[in-house]
Amino acid sequence: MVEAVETMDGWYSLHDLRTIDWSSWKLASEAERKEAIDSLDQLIAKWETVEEAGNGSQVLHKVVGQKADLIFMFLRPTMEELSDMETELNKSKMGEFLLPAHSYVSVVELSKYRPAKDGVDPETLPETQKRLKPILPKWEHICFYPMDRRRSGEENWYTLEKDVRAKMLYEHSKTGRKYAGKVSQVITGSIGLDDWEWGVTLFAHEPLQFKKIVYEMRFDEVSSRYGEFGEFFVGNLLPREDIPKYLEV
Ligand code: 76R
Repeated sequence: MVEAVETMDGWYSLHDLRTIDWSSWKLASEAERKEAIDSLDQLIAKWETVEEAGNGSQVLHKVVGQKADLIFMFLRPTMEELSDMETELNKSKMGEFLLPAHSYVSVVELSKYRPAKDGVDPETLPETQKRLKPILPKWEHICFYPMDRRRSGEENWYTLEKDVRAKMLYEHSKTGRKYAGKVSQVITGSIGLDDWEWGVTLFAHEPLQFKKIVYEMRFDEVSSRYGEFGEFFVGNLLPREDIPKYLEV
């Protein structure tokens, strides 16, 4: 029997994508719009306190293209907190102007493909804990997409021996490391949680780096033979202080 790999799992993740109902936004009175902007600002202020205390993280970007207007990425220790965030956004004044566009539920994941060094469980290391509970970088651009490992005919990831998968992922990580400082990635596992097996969230200062890393990785065996990809979402950072200007009509 082929052995699964043990995963290390961290904070739960919700990618929450919304479209702004611009028609009703424009019809709303100035007072109502101000109330809505203030309600979002207050929520973000509250979320920032949670992040500062090390109990979660979040980031907000404007989606480029017609798939949505906003993408919130929320990380929290529990699913209940994610659901609370989603609900409080819905109940807020701003929520009256937000239409659901898409969502994705997963959990920050690292795998134990590498043998433990000196018998030390990597999950106990502070650097691992930092990666399982990451403070999301507030970099200018985000790229999010879901993916699967192929399971058909000769190309079946799930019938490969663990050492073969480990070697392929090691090669993959060498490609990844070339982008240090240019692309920051968060891999979230979603088997049993959402429609795909993993969520890939990338952050970059320069959007072209998304195309470069994803293209280069397409030639790594783990992606060329075993990667299946879902819909891509790309966005530009929306800092809290820029929200009023973004919503100005
Ligand atoms: O333990 C580690 O995190 C280091 C080795 C590593 C693993 C095990 C690693 C490194 N990744 C791993 C696992 Mn990755 N990653 C992706 C994508 O579009 C595509 O083709 C792939 C999307 C990118 C861009 C990326 C980036 N990685 C995984 C897994 C789980 C697979 C499994 O268990 O089967 C997926 C789905 C996945 C996908 N990866 C890196 C990167 C980068 C930039 C690195 C180097 C990070 C670093 O060392 O700093």
